[in-house]
Amino acid sequence: MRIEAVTLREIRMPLVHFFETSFGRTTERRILVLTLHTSGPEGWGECVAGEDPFYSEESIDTAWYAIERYLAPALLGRTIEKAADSSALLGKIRGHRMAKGAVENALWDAEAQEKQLPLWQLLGGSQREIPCGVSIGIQNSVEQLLEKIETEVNAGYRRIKVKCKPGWDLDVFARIRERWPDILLSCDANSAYTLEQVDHLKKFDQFGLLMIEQPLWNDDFYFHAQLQRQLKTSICLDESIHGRRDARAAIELGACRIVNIKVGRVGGFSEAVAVHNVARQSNIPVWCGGMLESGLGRSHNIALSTLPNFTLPGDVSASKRYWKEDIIEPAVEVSSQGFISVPDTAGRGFALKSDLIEKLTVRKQTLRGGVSSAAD
Ligand code: OSB
Ligand code: MG
Repeated sequence: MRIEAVTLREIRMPLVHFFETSFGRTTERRILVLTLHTSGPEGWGECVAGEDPFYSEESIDTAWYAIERYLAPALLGRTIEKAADSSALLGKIRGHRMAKGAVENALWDAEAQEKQLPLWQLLGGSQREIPCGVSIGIQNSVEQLLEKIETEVNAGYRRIKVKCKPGWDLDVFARIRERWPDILLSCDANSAYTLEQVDHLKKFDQFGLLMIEQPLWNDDFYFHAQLQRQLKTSICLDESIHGRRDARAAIELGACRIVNIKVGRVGGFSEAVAVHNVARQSNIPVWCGGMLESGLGRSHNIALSTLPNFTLPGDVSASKRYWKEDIIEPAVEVSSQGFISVPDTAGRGFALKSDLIEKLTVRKQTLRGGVSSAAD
């Protein structure tokens, strides 16, 4: 495949319901969508960077810059046999993993179409059904949270994860457990605590949580290992894991017993598969995290989740939980048993609605062999 051009777009999509974490509230997504024009099929990738550098250092604006200035020029005009070979070309650029992920995943997307294989098969997946959970943000009141949980439990989701932070934790878990003593329940702190709060965090143990996700600093393994030794509840790392070496270090230090894999956070499918393999060798289960993706990123998450060590329900859920109208056809749907059926058609298995994408686009730029042209 020769890489002829790269088109960047910013699309705006209002969320059906705001999403609040310990670092802030999102009501509308600004999503960077990338199209790779090749001598063969067109590949598409979604950049999962947020609107602001709060979850990680990256934002949609830093990703745009990294792709325009460095990542696209590293590929334009070149011939690439396999998406997996791209890391050699992109590796010189440090960090900017979510930007790299958008580019690399578009290559995988194109390669799967070129080879007439489902993307999940190209990635080495085998599961034909993905167990689904939901991530529920901090609400205006506990009553509202309980209502949301009820909706999702009734819809069949197999695991409920609630966001937490100091002041929105023990009392909230108690109310949930009072009503649903037996559901698979976990929490995600997005780094809202410090090790000084260890006595408080130990109280989480009484609620029988499947895991507590990223309780401490976003860049830490060492103090998470100290905390894990003092907790019964398993720690799951999200923000701290940027690649296979991080996964090994965290596992060998005992910093977590579960790993959340987000393909953008680790820089693309190649690294995501490598993290999966490291965890699998150590019998550490993984699950696929979410970043409020449009259907494009969601379809890529589904493909990744077919790998054999994705044994816990992930945060990949139905399109309608996020969007009035998703940009893919069909929308992602979840069965009443809480599973997504993996499509067996070539490529990502979900077509893009180009007219809708065009309508949602607020900014567009095409990069060709070092020359860029702004349009629309
Ligand atoms: O920590 O998993 C997280 C959303 C944005 C940033 C970070 C996280 C999340 C989620 C949402 O939990 C998962 C989803 O896409 O539903
Ligand atoms: Mg998380």
